[in-house]
Amino acid sequence: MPRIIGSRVIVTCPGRNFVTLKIETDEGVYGLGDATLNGRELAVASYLAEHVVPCLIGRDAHRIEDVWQFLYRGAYWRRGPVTMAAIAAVDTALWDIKGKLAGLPVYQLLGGASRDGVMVYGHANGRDIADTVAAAQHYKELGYKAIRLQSGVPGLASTYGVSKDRYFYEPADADLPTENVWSTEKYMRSVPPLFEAAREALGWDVHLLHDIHHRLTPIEAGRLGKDLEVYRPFWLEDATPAENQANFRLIRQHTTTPLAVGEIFNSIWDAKQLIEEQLIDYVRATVVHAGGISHLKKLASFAELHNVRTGCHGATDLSPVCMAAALHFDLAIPNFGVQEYMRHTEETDAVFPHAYRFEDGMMHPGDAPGLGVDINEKLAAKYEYKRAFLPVNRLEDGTMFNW
Ligand code: EZ4
Ligand code: CO
Repeated sequence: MPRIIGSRVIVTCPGRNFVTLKIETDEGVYGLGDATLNGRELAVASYLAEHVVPCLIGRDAHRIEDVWQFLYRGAYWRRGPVTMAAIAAVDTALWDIKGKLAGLPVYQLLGGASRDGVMVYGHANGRDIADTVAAAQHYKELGYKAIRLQSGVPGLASTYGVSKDRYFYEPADADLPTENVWSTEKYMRSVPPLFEAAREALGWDVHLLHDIHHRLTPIEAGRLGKDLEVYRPFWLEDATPAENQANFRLIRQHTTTPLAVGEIFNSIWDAKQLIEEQLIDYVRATVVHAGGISHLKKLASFAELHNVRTGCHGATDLSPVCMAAALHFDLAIPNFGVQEYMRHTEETDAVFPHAYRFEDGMMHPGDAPGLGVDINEKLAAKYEYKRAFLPVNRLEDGTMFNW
């Protein structure tokens, strides 16, 4: 039995903060798990170091499910992003170890490949419609089969999803939260012309996506979904906050535009009603924020029963360790939909050398045993943690609003 003999939390900032758990066994094999919670990184690092790592020493690294149940049930305090990111890191690292010991890539342990590759979507964004469509055109030339469109909104100084550096979007960019101003009316007017221009320039053979970032009420989302139907969007993401899952009933009553939600979900319970009532088409939970590969697999199997597919979150705050885990998961499960893919910076890729690759709009996790991702600890140590907050958002009259 491979016994856990050590476990360490590695915090590094190669352009942005990442928290990584490294679990070592007495057989010389180690595993990695991503534990990054954007803007709250040290809470998870401390949860792991203080409350999880001491419990791991001496355990059988092969008993992934048992360790998961130990950390979930044993904590008494269930769920929540901090707890679930910590559990995810352990779970992911143990899958990595199991794969390495078996000499198999993790997707083989999950049932083997259900497809040749994983369709990913890239982020096209710009200050205005022309700029955004030009960026989308560029993504199409790079081979992307699915592209997310986010444009600046006329009359608003800045908005989420529109980066300063067009190809490396990084929202957590300030030592203290910056403040953006939001107008639903201005935003709602700006989206249909964006899709109209994109269809005209890109044609109909590419999937177009859009992220609302929890900014609309259900009835507003219903209206926007209806307005966009003629442009056949692949999905509308995070149309409205989902704490109250019944919110999505109202959207569904008004539009056939497919709906995606859940990048901030941390448990199957966050999506129970959404899935059971088929209120969504894609669930966006991902490995690091939803309890690891083991829990996400359960969520996906439940979704499969209700015609809901996956669309894992894949922004830059999910480290290459999470990206690798997500790609193994995406390749294996039957009800995969699409995978978000925002490229990491060169600095990040150097800290986390990996086997996954992009080719012609599709990604593959590679065939290295385990996850196929490593950490260069020497290099990681050169980049010290730097506090970075996500922005906040206010209405034009100063009312605090959703980010
Ligand atoms: O705002 O990852 O779909 N992607 C997104 C991201 C999220 C960040 C938050 O941590 O909405 O840009
Ligand atoms: Co999103």
